[in-house]
Amino acid sequence: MNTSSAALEKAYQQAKSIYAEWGVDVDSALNVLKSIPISLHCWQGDDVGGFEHAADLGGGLAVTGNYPGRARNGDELRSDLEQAYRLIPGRHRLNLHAIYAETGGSKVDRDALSPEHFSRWMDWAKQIGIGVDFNPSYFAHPKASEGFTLTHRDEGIRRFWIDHGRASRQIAKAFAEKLGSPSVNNVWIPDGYKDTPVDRSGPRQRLEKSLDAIFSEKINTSLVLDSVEGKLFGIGSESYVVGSHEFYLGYAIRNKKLVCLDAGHYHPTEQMADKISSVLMSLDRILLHVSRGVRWDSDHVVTLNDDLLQISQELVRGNYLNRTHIGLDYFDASINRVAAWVIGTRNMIKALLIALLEPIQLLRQAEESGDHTRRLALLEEIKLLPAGAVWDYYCEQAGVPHGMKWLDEVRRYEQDVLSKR
Ligand code: RNT
Ligand code: ZN
Repeated sequence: MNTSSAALEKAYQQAKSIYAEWGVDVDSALNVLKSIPISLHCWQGDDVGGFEHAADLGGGLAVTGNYPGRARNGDELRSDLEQAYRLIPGRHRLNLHAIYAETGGSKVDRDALSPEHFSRWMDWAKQIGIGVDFNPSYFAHPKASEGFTLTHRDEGIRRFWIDHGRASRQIAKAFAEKLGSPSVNNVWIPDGYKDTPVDRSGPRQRLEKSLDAIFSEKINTSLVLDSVEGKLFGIGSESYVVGSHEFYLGYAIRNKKLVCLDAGHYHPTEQMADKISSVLMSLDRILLHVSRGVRWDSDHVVTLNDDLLQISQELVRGNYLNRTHIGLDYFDASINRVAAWVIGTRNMIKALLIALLEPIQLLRQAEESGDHTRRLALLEEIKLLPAGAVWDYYCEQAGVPHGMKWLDEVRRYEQDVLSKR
């Protein structure tokens, strides 16, 4: 498993000439791959805990497992993230939630958060040279305990959450200014009913008004890219979710926002990948929450499965990479959390690599000539092309362990750092 550099290089050169026979230029695929940032979700590092500890997680979010070593504060979380970044080829981003504010011990409620409460994150991101995306947190808070936030009947509670939404945009803007890279600010709310509602329209009208209030201040899209994330159902909102996919798609089209497509947020037989080319007919940009549902929106670690490959293929084949912001969204507390980041992110990159290495001309020719037999034969044959040799080489070139060597580093970190927490 510790293949030498010379052997890796040789395998790569062989792979390159095989791909060339299929009309694929491997070097240009790697150049594209290098330019695609993945936004790592901070919340995998501490089971969506955050630093407030004001209320149970709630919002239908559920993290299972009690693997030791969870990050307990900003320094630990940053240290864990740095360890993950070291094992992932390429330059990536951080996706931060508002509950990760560092308020120096004093209680600052969500409506009063401001960029200063994220200065440590900003300095760190600047220092390690990454961009940051942001999320207002509409859960784990006493004012979210009834399951309603931006759509609550009580105007005071709505106002509180609107103010949190506004504050979050200012924080996202500050990140963008400090880091010189636009920040995606994604709004997801848990609001919905466990049982059948009588009035489905009232809460949606309130949501529309709340969003309008949050977005009323114009902020240049070179700084903040506002995004809205819908879902089909959640734990405790099985019968009705106010912010459904259709609601947000319409809202985003009318208001020129991004829609966030989360792979776990549709009916299990629906494919998120199939939605990309549809929604991009009407939207400039989208955000993806790449996740893996097992039987339900369970947010398992992303694996290199057909769903992931299809997402990547859509982005590459449709030429959508420069209109798509790729983020991850899963949380597994039953395995080493740093490994969970590394496994999921490396898989996302591998899937993009496989998609970039497709002999797309041949596939298109087969389809366009109506030869569906050849199309299927090609699609199946190319599955075993030597993408693995290209992946190993890419890791090596990026100064990142190839093969299983990265896990040794995680184990060492576990022994030296995580096990002492
Ligand atoms: C929940 C949404 C949302 C959250 C994170 C923590 O169903 O997917 O994106 O997972 O914001
Ligand atoms: Zn999500």
